[in-house]
Amino acid sequence: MLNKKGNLRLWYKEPAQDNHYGWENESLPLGNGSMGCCIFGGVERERIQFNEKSLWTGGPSVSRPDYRGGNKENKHPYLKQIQAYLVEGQQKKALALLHQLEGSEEGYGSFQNFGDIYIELDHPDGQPTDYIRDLDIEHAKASVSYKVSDILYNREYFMSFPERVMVAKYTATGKENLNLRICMESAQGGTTVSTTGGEFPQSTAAIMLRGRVADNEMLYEAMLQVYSHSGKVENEPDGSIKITGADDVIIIMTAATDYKCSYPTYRGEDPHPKVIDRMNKALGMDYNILYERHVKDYQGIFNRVSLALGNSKDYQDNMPTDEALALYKDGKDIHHLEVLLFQYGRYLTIASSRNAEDALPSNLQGVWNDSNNPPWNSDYHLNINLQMNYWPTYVTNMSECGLPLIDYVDSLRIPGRITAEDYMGIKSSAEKPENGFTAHTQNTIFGWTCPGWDFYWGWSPAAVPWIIQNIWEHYEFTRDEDILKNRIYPIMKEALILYEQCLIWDETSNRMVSSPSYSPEHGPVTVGNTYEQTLIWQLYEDTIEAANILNMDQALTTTWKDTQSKLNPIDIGEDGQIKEWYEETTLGSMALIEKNHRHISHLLGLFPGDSISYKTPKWLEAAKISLLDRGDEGTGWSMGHKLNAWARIRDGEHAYLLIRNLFKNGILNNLWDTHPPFQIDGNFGFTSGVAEMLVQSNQGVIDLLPALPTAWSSGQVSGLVARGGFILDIFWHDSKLTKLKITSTIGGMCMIRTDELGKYIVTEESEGREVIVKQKEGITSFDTIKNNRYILTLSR
Ligand code: FUC
Ligand code: CA
Repeated sequence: MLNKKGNLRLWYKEPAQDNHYGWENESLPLGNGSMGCCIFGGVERERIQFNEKSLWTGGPSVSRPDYRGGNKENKHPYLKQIQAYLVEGQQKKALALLHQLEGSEEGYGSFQNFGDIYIELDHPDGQPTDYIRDLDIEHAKASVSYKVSDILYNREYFMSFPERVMVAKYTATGKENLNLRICMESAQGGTTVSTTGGEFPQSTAAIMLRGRVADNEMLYEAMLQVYSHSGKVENEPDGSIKITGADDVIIIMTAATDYKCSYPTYRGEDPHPKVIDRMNKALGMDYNILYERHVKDYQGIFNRVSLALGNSKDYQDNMPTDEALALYKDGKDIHHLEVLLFQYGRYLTIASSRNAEDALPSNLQGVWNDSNNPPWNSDYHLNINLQMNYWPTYVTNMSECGLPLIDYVDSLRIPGRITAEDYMGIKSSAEKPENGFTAHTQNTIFGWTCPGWDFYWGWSPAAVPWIIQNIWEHYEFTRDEDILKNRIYPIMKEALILYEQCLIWDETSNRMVSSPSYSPEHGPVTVGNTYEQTLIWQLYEDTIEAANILNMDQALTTTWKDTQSKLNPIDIGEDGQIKEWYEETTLGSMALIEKNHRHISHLLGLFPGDSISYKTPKWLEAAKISLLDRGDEGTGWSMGHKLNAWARIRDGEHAYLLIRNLFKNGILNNLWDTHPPFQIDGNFGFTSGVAEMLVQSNQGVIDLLPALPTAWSSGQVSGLVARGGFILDIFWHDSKLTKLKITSTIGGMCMIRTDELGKYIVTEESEGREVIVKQKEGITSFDTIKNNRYILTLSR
């Protein structure tokens, strides 16, 4: 039996422990893009830890009147000096100056915990039984249920994107059995007070938590309002809410800040009117209406893709997720968990990245954070992590969730011009207003574009070309020319213009190179390493293509092509490997490398880039050698990256090995990815990797089941998207494609790689008409009409 769609649920027989370990490993996340919360499910005391994505320390502040995104002025003469020393082979002198290319640390800040909602319940005497808590990712709803002395208690939670509120409903069987107390505690030192809240005709009480972040005066506000159709609801003097003798209790909560993603102040309006407005709207709707609107919105994205894998017995019905996971880690085949984790990555995207005014992209922890000092500040890391967060967005049919990333990258341009000027001497002016921007390894929500405060992890200008690959995908998958022209292309072009000015000619290697360059996050400082060269090459490749599509800047593209042809990013070493540094001879020959280092930055041309593929068989073979050298272990995201890379190698068995490893060493009981600690990128890397195993489209053709492991010899997937807007329903059995449906959402030529597949007969579904098909050089192509659906059958 295949695991049909349905039953996508994480469930457990015990509450999460009420501490940081429980939060990280056991609590269950909900989110609506801007707000997130984690449900613990304690019987006597429920804890709901919550976040709002813009609540940060750092950035502009009264205490930092000179805040300028960490940039230090006038560093570019050092850059020139370092470049000169490197050309002259004076490595020591170059290294001695590298600290001049660092940014400051002052005012960096970090993503913050907003606070907790605690709900204390009075139960009759007796032990709780039949305890279950779960997260149903088909409805984006969490619940907790148990019995005490024959009363069935039930709690439901969801985070609504349409209404921007968290909603909870508590019920108990029998009559008037709910007695509880609700309070809200700030993690920022703010106090909770009773308030009138939003307008509501019946028995209700409301509390409001409001304050300013001590570090930067950011204004925050959360409001929680409670009503019941039966019991008594009262505000208590201590700022809590007491409910007695109720059959049901409905809780609505919302939170916001005065953050605005706009340079240089990054502040907008007092959040209070927004909070009240959301509260009023939500109070005006019946619980069921709120829930229906939430489900409709969520499923509008989530239901686009379904996946079924393998032939294994379905453990999900009779076994809690943590127990199933333990068995899986032990070597059992539980393909349902693979499907669940795949869909969980989509769930987490929808919960942490929704398109709205002033939306921010998902950060290192998505939108979930219980600490004011989270790992890596829970920031935006651009030397793989933010990119990985958006790898599954387009291929798994969630293109609108990518829009916050486009806005965010756009927002780096103004501060990024300051960084370009300070560190590279590339200045934008009234005559040349968009003359080049840059950013480095780590970024905040306050236009922090300077290099990090230690050159060896902090200098990484290729971060910008890299993140641009993600936003270019928006066009590739949707073919939306308006957004390409008005939003994406200007970013691409400005990034390229920077490289037109900062690349230098290197005699030794006969190439245009970026200098200095450092491969994340190990090895020597050299010029033009593979990481930088590959990403810059791809920026030129995609920007030239965009210019051609828009028929813009045609005079410039000739120059751009010339520069691109002088980058030569890929070189093969003496062991047949893709060299990570130009100077590398055999594997392991360079100084300061870490064997099995987690980053595989020299293989970015394989994934997510396009320069290494089956079309370049020698490089593909070399990439395989490099991947084998790095090994199959790594941090959570590292295994996620290798999974995608092996899929692009078209080796399903090896990709599947990475899946087993990632589950084993990188997945916590609540199915969050762990670096360790919890870091959400690996969740997204997994979802993307599964999609890459089933379909690839980055080489201009649709490549079906390119990396199918024997463990998945049967299965079906529907709703994956190929570049060009082709939605695919793929069925396979005994490791062979059995049925294929293609919906053309844009129209245009559909090209399928058929090297190993044979010949296709194509019929248009509604009229049953056979479509003319061209077969050439292992490619089947046919013209499609927008919104038509095609059925393809193989004639072997
Ligand atoms: C990159 C990685 C680290 C970590 C950090 C958030 O710099 O090298 O391992 O994941 O991002
Ligand atoms: Ca690409």
